Amino acid sequence: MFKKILVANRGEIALRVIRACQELGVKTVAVYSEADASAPHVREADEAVLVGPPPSSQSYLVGERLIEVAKRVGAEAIHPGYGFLSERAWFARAVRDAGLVFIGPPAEAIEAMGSKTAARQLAIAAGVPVVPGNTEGVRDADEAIAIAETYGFPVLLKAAAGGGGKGMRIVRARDDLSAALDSARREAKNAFGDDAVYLEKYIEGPRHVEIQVLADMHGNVVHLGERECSVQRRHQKMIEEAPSVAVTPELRARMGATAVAAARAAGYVNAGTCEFLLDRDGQYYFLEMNTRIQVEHPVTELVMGLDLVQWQIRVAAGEALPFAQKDFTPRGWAIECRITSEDPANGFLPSTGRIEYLHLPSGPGVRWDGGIEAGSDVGLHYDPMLAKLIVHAPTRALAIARMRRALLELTIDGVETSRAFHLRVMDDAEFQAGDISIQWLEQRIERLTAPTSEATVLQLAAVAAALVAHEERTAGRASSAPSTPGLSEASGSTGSGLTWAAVARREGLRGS
Ligand code: MV4
Repeated sequence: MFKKILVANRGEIALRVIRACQELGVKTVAVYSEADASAPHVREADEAVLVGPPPSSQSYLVGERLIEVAKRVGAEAIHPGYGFLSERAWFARAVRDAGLVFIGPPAEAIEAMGSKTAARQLAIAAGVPVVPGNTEGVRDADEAIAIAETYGFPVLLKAAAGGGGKGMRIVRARDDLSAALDSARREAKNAFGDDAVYLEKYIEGPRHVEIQVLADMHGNVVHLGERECSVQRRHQKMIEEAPSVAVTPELRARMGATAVAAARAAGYVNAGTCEFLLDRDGQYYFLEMNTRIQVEHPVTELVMGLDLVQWQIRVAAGEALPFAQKDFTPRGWAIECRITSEDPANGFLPSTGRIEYLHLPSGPGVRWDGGIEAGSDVGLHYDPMLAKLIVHAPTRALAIARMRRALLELTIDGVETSRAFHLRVMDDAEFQAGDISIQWLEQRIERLTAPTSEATVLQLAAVAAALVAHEERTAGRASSAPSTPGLSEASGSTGSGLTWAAVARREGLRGS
């Protein structure tokens, strides 16, 4: 096992990796920008090195500097987390060339999956089902029309170098194809420096289901079942769960075998994820492979009972996976809500400021993977995801109830967050029925983000008035007995049999 690892990331994932290392008995070195000098990941690591000013282009993304630091402090390996340098093949190669271990797949596997057309060709060669479409960039509008007519409209134009929805255009009619091709090319050129665009049949209203895989250097590859990631907005996932209501044990086995075949074809080692579209008829199609640990990995950890980040480190150190595919059956249900510094009532506008007060949920089946604490400053230099709240319970209904309870326990003061939005989703009948697709959230966004109702505001005012009354009655009597009369208004009964705390809880008012 390694003695020391450099953690090339920040926030919750840096802490997640540090925690894994602590349990493995591995020393950690944090890197940080000037904006993160007092961040929790810096304090929790055994050593920390300043690597540059706040912009990530001058700090967390300067690969050569991070490699230099790793060598200087005597780290043997680098964990890239997600985002930043995690899927840059050149970085994985530079780490290896420096005589260090990149805790992730080989540079060649990152490259093979980096180009969407190359990944499609690799998948097809491995017998993996992909959406009907072509596998090379189209030359011109005439060729695109000819191809589209063989599959039928609607079709989807996609950037060959793409990912994340950039350069994508839905085309519903032949006459719209030429203009859509031009604008997709322009967007692809801007985003990726490559204007190659190809074409697929457009799948309407599918789910986004992904399969976690784990591979070692000795030829063992297992899958760890699926995550349901359909609740997303503008290609940003908001809520993930494991398993998926749409996946039977039989479908899980088939999709899992498909993901393992794709991983083998790419010469994959370490943790990776195959993304699929699952349509309403139960057909699934490989989209792409993410060659990193993902944000939503904890839901898989909870239902499968293993530590994925520890296994990333162990297989990178050369250990063989000690389990077989039959060892993995999902147990219970896990849900993750991404807690972001965005204001749902304001179009998810990023919110900045200092975390003035933080109360974390706890109790049975609750996990908090966070990167913030009271006093943390939330700026605009980095991703708005502050933390992930993850719950595990025996059934989906119990997991939803548990998430609701945990969200009500959570208080974050100082910045706007996505907390109230998540509460609305947990209370939504369609979500509770599992009746969701990749379009669900955007189609329901009004209902899920509408401002608080007037009735609720009045109840909030009533709670506030009771608290003020309590403070006035107890002013100057701080040392008096707890049976002070004012308490009956503030924390006692409302007169309708409910405590004020219960009213506030029912209305989702804590921390508002
Ligand atoms: C699709 C699709 C429908 N049909 N391909 C979005 C980003 C990239 N990873 C692939 N994406 C999609 N490809 C066909 N042929 C719908 C999407 C898509 C999507 C996929 C996964 C998660 C969220 C999504 C949101 C919008 C569109």
